[in-house]
Amino acid sequence: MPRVAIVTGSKSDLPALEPCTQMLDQLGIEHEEHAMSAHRTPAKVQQFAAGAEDAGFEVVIAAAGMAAHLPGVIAAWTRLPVIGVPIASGQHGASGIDALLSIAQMPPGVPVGCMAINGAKNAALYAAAILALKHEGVRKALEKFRAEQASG
Ligand code: RP5
Repeated sequence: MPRVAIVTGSKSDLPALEPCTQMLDQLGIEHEEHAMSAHRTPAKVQQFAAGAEDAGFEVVIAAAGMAAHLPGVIAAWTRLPVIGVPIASGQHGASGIDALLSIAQMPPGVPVGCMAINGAKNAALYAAAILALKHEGVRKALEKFRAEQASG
């Protein structure tokens, strides 16, 4: 069973990730949620990201708001594909544009996939597309989802 790590910069981001967890559940993809901050708990992020592959994760979805360095920092510590989700964060954020640019504008050398602002559902589908290259069950689940979506 493939496993996806969903890492958020704060527990306050968790509601925005519900479309992601729902979509992964629908596709039968195991996932784990972890909250940690690139700024407030950098050592925890390093430890988690450096051990993510050995822990059995195949894809990391990293979501954060404001100056969202979390996906990039995780990508710096692992070779796993990292999918970033910019979050439009509460009263302090700039409608998610801040996080979008922080995630999309990675300097060359350490890439991060970047979804739309609050693009949690697509993060799950993108993770599924990566896993489908290797896992037959995920490929079938994704094909079923796409066929149902196309039939309206
Ligand atoms: C970011 O700061 C988090 O990802 C969150 O979107 C934002 C605000 O965090 P809290 O102050 O709600 O913990 O690091």
